[in-house]
Amino acid sequence: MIVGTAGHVDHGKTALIQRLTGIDTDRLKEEKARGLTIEPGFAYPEMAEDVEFGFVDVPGHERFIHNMLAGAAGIDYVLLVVAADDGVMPQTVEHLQILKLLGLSEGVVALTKSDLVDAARLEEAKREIVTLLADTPLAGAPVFPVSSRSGEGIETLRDRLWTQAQVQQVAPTNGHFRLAVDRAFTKIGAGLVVTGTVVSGRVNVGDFVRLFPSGLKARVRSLRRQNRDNDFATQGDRLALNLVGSGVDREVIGRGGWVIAEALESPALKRLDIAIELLDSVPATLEHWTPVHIHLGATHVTGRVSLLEGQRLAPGERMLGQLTLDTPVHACLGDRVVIRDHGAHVTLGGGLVLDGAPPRRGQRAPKRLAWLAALRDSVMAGAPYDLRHPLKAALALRSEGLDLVAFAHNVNRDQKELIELVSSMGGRVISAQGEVRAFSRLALEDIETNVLAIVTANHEREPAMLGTERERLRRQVMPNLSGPLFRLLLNDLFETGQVEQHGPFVALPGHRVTLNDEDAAIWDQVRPLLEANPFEPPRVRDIATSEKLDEQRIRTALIACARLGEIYHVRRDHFFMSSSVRDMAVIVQELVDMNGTARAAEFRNRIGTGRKLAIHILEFFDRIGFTRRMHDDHLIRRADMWH
Ligand SMILES: Nc1nc2c(ncn2[C@@H]2O[C@H](COP(=O)(O)OP(=O)(O)O)[C@@H](O)[C@H]2O)c(=O)[nH]1
Ligand SMILES: [Mg+2]
Repeated sequence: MIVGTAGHVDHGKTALIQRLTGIDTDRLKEEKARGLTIEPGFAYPEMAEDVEFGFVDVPGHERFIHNMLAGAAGIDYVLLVVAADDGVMPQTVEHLQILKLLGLSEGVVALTKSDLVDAARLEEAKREIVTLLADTPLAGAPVFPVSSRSGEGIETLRDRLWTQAQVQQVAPTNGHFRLAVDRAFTKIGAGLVVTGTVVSGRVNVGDFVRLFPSGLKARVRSLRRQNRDNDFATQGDRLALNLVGSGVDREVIGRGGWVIAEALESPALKRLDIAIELLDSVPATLEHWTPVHIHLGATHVTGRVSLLEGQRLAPGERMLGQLTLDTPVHACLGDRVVIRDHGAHVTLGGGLVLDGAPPRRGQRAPKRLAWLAALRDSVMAGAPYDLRHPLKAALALRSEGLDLVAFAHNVNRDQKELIELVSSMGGRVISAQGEVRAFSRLALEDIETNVLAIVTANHEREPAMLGTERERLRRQVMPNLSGPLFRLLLNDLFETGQVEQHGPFVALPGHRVTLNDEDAAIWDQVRPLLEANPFEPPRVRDIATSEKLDEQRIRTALIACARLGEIYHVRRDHFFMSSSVRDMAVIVQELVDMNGTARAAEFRNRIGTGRKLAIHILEFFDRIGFTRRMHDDHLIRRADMWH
């Protein structure tokens, strides 16, 4: 359990922590000189081995609210400090608001400096606090009058906190490791050390992690949790990580950075869809596109708020909205943000991160808002989030399929877990080359209907074509899906044979194309010539000469045949039988299997042609995507091309 102080400056937060733990958390020279907390400070009292316990002492001065926010990001339990003589003051209220926005609902109140007031004033201050807390998640929290000077009441408060630490429920570990970094420094002999709060997951000594924003990879050489050496840490821990890796130093990370599990990719996010809540204490409505300060974990950036469900938001109201950030951040579903005004003087409200990759268009489409609302509801229902409802809404939203890789990162879950969820809901998942898409049954039915309609229409319009080219079909039906995924989807959809795939063409079964009479006559005459010399058939001009035919007529006929899939147009005016091309592809594959590469010299020897033609044929294979050229080497790019 990490206890965090909150309260107005000079109300005795630091003195109280020192009295409770014996540790002075104001360790900076400037803090000592001014008697003022500037940076969050930490104290870890001795406890039984298996009890994790620590204190975060935050600055109370309004000028250091940004530092308070960095410290508050890791708190489980609130120690609200109010001086008996002053009573409730501006930062008492603001800190309380911030803690509420961060989702904190458990804690106690220390009514400090009890030695300075009489019993009547103490009672009055107590009443003030009870009233203040009434409409907050801390309503009914016990109030402990204490004096850090005389020591009065300290034992009672300590008992309460120490007992609480034993029984406090540890938040469920959820998703991959994420550490919100609040400090980084270089330790002689060890290298880079970063400290922060484990926002999710678990990390072990020896793990590889990634730094945000640099993207650099590092290894965890050692770690301390709650200031004690350990070999792992989990969600909620205060952590110091000693990291090693190439380029990994103080220059590349600091407060606001993140250390993230390698498995969790962390794209830099410029826009975040959030559920916004405006505090009821703010004097004016929040207008669309208001410039603000945004705090997320220990990250502090500026940006603007967009409202997705209206033009303005009244105090105390909630709405779906979007943050457009001046500096990209790392964030996942459920992260809390605190929003302060442009001048950084007042806290305006806060929000829950819902989606880190909003689309450019259709952000306010009713289906999308319904999806965001579903995400919000799952987060509000508590961790670990039940993602069935949002997944269902996401599938309904995306007729093009849901990108499960991006979704897994956004919600910080394993793909495997999400794939199982989709299947259990009757959806379907296809994956190829690192891409994973999920479809609802309804979406698949729509795609099927679309494909059939387009293929049928094209047969009618172009009866001489073998069918609709798969690439063209993909662009029409689902332009955002990759070629390999679309191919898989077609195989999946049409297992029952409603459409057939012939090479690059998709056609209705039974569809046959024929040449017109003139082309058919020429093809009858030319075909034997091409078959007679499979790897070096005559070119159009040679055919024209030997057969005494018009060059242009031969060309027209052969191009029609190529459309039917009978022959390939390998280079200008040079057509090969499709079966010959397939045979040559097998030879290329054999050469690559044997030598790791296909080169013109060996290929020429196998097919028995001149070097120049061999090069043309290899270039043809490059062009159609079967191979890929690197200098003189041709490597296989898509072995499945001829299946
Ligand atoms: N008389 C009295 N003074 C206190 C008590 N607690 C703190 N102080 C004094 O109040 C001032 C501010 O305390 P500090 O802990 O720095 O306040 P913080 O800004 O909330 O951390 C210091 O001069 C302390 O010595 C207390 O219980 N009684
Ligand atoms: Mg202090």
